[in-house]
Amino acid sequence: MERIWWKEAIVYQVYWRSFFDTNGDGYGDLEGVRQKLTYIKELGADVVWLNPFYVSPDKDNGYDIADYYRVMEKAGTMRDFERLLEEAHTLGLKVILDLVVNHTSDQHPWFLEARTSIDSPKRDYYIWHDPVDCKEPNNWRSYFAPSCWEHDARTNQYYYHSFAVEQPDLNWENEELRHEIYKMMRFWLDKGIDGFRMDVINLLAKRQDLSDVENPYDLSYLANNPGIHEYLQEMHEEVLRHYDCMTVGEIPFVTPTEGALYVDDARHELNTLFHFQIADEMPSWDMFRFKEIQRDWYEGLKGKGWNSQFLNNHDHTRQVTRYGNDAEHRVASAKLLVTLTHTLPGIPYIYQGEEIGMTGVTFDSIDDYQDIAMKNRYVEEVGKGQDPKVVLESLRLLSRDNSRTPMQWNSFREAGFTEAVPWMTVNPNYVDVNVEADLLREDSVFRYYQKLIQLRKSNEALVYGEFNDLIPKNKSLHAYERFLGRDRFLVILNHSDEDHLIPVSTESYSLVLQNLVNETDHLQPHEARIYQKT
Ligand code: TEU
Ligand code: CA
Repeated sequence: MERIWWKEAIVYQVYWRSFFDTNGDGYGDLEGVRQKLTYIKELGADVVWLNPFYVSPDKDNGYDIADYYRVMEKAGTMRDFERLLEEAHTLGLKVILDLVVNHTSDQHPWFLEARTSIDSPKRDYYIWHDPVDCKEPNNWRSYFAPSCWEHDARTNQYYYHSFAVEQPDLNWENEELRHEIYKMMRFWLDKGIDGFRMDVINLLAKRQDLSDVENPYDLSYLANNPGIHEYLQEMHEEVLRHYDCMTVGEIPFVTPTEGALYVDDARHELNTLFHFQIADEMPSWDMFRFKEIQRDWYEGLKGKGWNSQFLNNHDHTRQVTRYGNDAEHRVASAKLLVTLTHTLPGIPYIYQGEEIGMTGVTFDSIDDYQDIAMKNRYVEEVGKGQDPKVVLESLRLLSRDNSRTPMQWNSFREAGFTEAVPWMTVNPNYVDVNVEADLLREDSVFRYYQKLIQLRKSNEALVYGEFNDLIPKNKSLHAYERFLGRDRFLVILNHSDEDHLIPVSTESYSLVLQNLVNETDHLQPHEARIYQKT
């Protein structure tokens, strides 16, 4: 077995604008990340993933880039980034950046130039189409708008956008464009970064057949189109293989069989991926589906490629709210969920604040929300005549703002995130749920994360070991093994609000980690235990 650093890594995702504000403008910044690197190190993470901080009009919080080579003012300066990177490396932390190359901002100079005329030298960097019957070329939707086509009056053509109108898609068929992107990737890698999280990377190739789809709401037609693997292999050949870097592709709409095509070592594309079978198919916890997804991906990638484990991120409601119990069992439930993500096969990702059991939010008015996905959908549905209250209610649980509220550092004003008015309202529970409180308690969520991470780091079986689900049919409990050579771990979790008897024998095992104090063989609600074979 060959040991590889990124396979063993634990990634900590920093949504910097909500992390720590050091200059009093209400936004977190890169200097804030730098100041908190020792906190991330103390937790035990190895890699920091930073969401996009490049120059951007910020319609989609940095995912609409106007200059790939410069740092946006809210985030700070290039010097701030270089210091952050240098200090991270000194601490033994690696840093990966978000690579957003499916689209740019409509304010990117390429697009500004492209839209001036049909003959513009940059025209072909984007995707244009003539009107069909004076309308959009087809009925395709985009993620953030009712149509993926936007009419551009100057040239009477439509441009294609998988996300917001302000995020025109790049045309990857254009070779010059591709080489511009590779150059930009080398710029950051040469600066010393350790890899990329690649935004919706399987959307780069577009569907050639433009006929209408039966169900435009099932956006899978936007992804996995012919040509995608050639682009990724070229990117690997031109850029990635020349660096010791880690790549994780954000790959919606894939099954394990298709997923393997992206991460199979032999194909030289990506190292690992985020698939969205859990996030997209499980609005709330669904035990059978979850177990099935885990088994399928384990089988599908076995011996080929590497999976990733996450239950939340900056786009998906906090895990303890969405998949656990964020009320009376918040602490136990947060610990149970991390036990899952760190003991199942694949790289575990921690989304900032998860390590103290931060929860989602419920704001009363649409005006308190900032998420462009949610706001555009709200306008669309209300525009169709739906009751605004009902629409708000239906969008609230999955609003991306649930996980974007500021990091809760302490119980002072604005949770210690900023001395100004924060760009986004702080979750009112910061008085109880905050880093300072967690650091003081031995039985806190944070302390549990630390122990679990140390356990994983000192046992290769938890990284490289095989996986075996012992009770696939049980709807409240998980019990599975991870084993490598003579080392064997048994994970037992009660993912429910009720007591349950331990479902499997633990004879000849000893308990190595537990989230509650309990010596009986009745598992308490949200109890998590890890046993090791003696
Ligand atoms: O997200 C892509 C996206 O839409 C995910 O939110 C979604 O969860 C996934 O495709 C499964 O359905 C990325 C970024 O993470 C997001 O913040 C950006 O808004 C988006 O791309 C556009 O760049
Ligand atoms: Ca700031």
